[in-house]
Amino acid sequence: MRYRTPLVLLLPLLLVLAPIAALPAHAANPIITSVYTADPAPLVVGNTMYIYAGRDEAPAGTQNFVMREWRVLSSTDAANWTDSGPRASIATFGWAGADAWASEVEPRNGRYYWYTSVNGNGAGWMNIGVAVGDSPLGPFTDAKGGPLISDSTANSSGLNIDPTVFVDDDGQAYLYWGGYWSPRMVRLAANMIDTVGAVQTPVGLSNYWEAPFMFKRNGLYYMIYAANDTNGCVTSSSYACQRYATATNPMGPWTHRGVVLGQVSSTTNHAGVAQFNGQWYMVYHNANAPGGGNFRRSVAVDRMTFNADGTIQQVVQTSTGPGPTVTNHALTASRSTSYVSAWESLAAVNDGFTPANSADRSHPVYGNWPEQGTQWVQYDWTTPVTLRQATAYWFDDNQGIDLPASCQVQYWTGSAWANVPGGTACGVAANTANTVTFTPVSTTRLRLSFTSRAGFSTGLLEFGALS
Ligand code: FUB
Repeated sequence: MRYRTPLVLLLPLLLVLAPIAALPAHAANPIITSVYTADPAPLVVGNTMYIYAGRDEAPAGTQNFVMREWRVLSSTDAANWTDSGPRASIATFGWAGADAWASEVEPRNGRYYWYTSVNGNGAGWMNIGVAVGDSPLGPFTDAKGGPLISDSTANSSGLNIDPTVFVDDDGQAYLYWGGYWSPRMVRLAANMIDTVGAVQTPVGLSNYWEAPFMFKRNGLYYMIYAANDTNGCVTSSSYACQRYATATNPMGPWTHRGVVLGQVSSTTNHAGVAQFNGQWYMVYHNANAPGGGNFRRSVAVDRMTFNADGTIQQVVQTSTGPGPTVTNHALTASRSTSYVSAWESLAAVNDGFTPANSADRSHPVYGNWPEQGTQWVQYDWTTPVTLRQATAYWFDDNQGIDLPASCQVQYWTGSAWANVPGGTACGVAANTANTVTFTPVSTTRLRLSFTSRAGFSTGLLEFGALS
């Protein structure tokens, strides 16, 4: 995985970065096979995970990187991914000429700062540049007009690549970067485009080679990074694994904790970590796509698991991917109803309780006695959620409340209520979460409408709204 110094500086590409029609979603690993993608860095914004990745354009047989643009991939379930195309390129930086290597996006104050490894036109080789945009998909423009870090930066790395930027809870931002076994760190100013203080050499990142990625969990700082030692990491130092270290201070010192991702099928190993829909994920690249190789890499996603003591289990690399996350958006919805009995509780329907059976009174319940006929329970969200399923666990007190005669799940189109498209039958069975599966909708409101049996009112233990 030794890098060759480029002999020619490529002409800037005049890429059109206006919104591009998203390509069809693709499931399983690698997550995109229409183009080769590498050096993934995840970012979660709202209900979407974005992955910022370079594009490997090396023709088959070429033994060097050919990389000219950075793309954005996105998903709302970590299983089905959309390629939104190139959103920055070498041409974004007027002072750059080649090598769109690893990058990462960090948000701050509603803006998105895209830190990139890129070859400048001037003296030296790789630099860290920074572009900025007002949305995760840009458009992005050069934020600084020159490198943030270059070979002329005092105490810079042996190879100024692979930026990872982390903004702590107190607002202080940190930049880590570096290849060729020489990690570096520096504080960033609040404007995110200037450094503050001297560049430092972090302590404790054992066997560091390149590709750092920093995140925080439960007050502990984590750094994952590529290492290429044969002491439990890789079978040959041409390859790399991902080791990780933790620290109680964002500047370190770091304590090495072990290998979190083993050797992959490409020589380089570059990864990032994100928490999304309650799960932790590692995004990384490998050479597993058809026609893939060391310079034709592809991004993959798998689950990552923490132990109770904060250590991380080694990620299992799969070809199937993590499978879709299922989020019960009911838990974050505000609720309303056509009627609730004064002694019952509408809050019962989205408290996340798992009933033992339809007569389970061990928890609050919703009931609308003495109302009969068609009634409803509704969820509202302040921002749209993507829903694919709804569940109804009916309450039956064997007195005035019985299972309903029928039900219907409806969503708000933005101007009217409509039955969920392609929905399966709305079930009225006892002692189960009746599931309605439908064509996904993005909406701010979901309603469960139900009609009582003659002479009875209706009750509900849980109403789920699932992604
Ligand atoms: O993609 C070019 C370089 O390969 C990256 O900057 C490194 O992290 C390695 O993945």
